[in-house]
Amino acid sequence: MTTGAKPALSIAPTPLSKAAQLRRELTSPELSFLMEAHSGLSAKIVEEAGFRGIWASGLAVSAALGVRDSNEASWTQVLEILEFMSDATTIPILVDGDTGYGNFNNLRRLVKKLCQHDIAGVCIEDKLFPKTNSFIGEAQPLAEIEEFCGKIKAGKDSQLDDDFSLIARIEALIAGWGLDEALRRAEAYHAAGADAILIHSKLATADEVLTFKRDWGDRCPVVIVPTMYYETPTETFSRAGISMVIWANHNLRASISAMRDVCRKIYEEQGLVTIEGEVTSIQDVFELMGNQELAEAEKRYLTSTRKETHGIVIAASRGGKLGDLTENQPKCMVDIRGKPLLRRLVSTLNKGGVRNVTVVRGYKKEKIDLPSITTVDNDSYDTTGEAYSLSRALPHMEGDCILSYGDILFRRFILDALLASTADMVLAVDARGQGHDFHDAGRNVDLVSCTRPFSGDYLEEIEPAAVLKIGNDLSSNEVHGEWIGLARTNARGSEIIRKQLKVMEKAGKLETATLLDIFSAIIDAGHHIAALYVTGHWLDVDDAFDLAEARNFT
Ligand code: SPV
Ligand code: MG
Repeated sequence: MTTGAKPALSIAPTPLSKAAQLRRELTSPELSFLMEAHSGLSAKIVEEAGFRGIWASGLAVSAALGVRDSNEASWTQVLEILEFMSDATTIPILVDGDTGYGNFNNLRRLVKKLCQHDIAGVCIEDKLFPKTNSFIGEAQPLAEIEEFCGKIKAGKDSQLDDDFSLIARIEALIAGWGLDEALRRAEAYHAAGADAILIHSKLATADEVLTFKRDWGDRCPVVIVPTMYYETPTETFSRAGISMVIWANHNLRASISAMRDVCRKIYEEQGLVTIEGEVTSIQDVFELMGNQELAEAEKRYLTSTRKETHGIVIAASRGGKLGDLTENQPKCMVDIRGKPLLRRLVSTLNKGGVRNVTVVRGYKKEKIDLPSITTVDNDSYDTTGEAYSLSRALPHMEGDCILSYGDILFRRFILDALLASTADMVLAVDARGQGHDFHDAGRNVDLVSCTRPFSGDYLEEIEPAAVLKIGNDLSSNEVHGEWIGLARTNARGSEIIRKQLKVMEKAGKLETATLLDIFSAIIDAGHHIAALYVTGHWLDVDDAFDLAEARNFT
């Protein structure tokens, strides 16, 4: 073995954990920004906008849940929201942990759980549980310094990640206790292990916050929430050496304005025309949620063997034997106990998983107006036959297909058995017709002769019979059954039919040929057509007698 010079190793830098990212933002000399979010969606939008961190605001999360910012949502309910927010984003989340949801012990559990959910840090405020939003009322009671320091220590001792940040929020200025108290608390909290101090103020100017920062210096990073002193230019904060600014509730407030606006307009206009162009498109929603990634993953992981089966229903003829009933509609639309026959047929196909159904229309085609079907037209229905109708549907005859007359009804298990067949082409054959002489039946029966009669054995389905002959005039001793007007083909079978139709077209026989002619020609050409024996559980509607029977069927 020869040893050459080692290639230079190029090691990709390990991406920073979310906790490490937040710590970097806190400790970097530049001013950083966190933007409020309160849900998976708003968190995604924060990241999309380019922010490098998220403030999971207690006020906003509560309001989005329809409750007050007074610890009305339990901490585990908040945790569930945080889990969605964290999973939906790659940037760090600083959680507004209120007062820690109890004493040091509650905070210990909270910090552990936050770390488990990949939350980068928590901010706790030195007030009492249940907390009240800082902008409500005056002189809110503050926690004792020692007790709050114990909480900070317990939180820091419980973190599962060294980079997790615990920020101590001082409410002394909000409560009117003054700057010295705020500084005293900052000193104590810093000594207890807080990674940063959040100094909160509800004044309309940044004066007290800036004074605090000047006196505090750079002993640890300082975070501010300029909700009330929003007029202060951001440049002022950066010059003062503030580490981080939290834009605390603006996604919540923006969404309230937007939702009110759209609700009002839709309510007043009772329509969507005005607002459609104003709201985010559905496509945008899909993009924001990453549907593209799912589509790609499906290609990689969803290798289903289940194939889509198309249905083709030949329903072009009038059905003259039904007399007046088909004067204004084709027979596939006659009413069977409150529903058109075709609707019942399509419903059975759909229930069996054949959802893509194409109906070939002809006579009174406008009357075939079912939803959820595709239609193709044979406008020369009165001079042509079934083969020609089928040729109209050829663009839809691809892969696995169910082929059906438009005037039959059958039980679902017959369809299921056809779909389960592995033959290239298979016809459902009613074995009750075996040996019958149909010549006096007064109707054209689609007779079938097979390689063997129906046995009814356990193995019946395992070794299907093959069709030898199909036609209307087989002699009784060769008849093994009646084709019920339902067939299934796979991709090969569909191709065979397609070619056969071409051959007939060339020979000038396409216009007049029946489906039986197609199958006969296919058998004559040496192809195998399987017979799936059934014993009843279907009917066709040819005449008034059939119709009466059909009306008892369902
Ligand atoms: C929050 O966003 O929930 C906060 C900030 O705690 S504030 O509402 O300004 O107190
Ligand atoms: Mg809050």
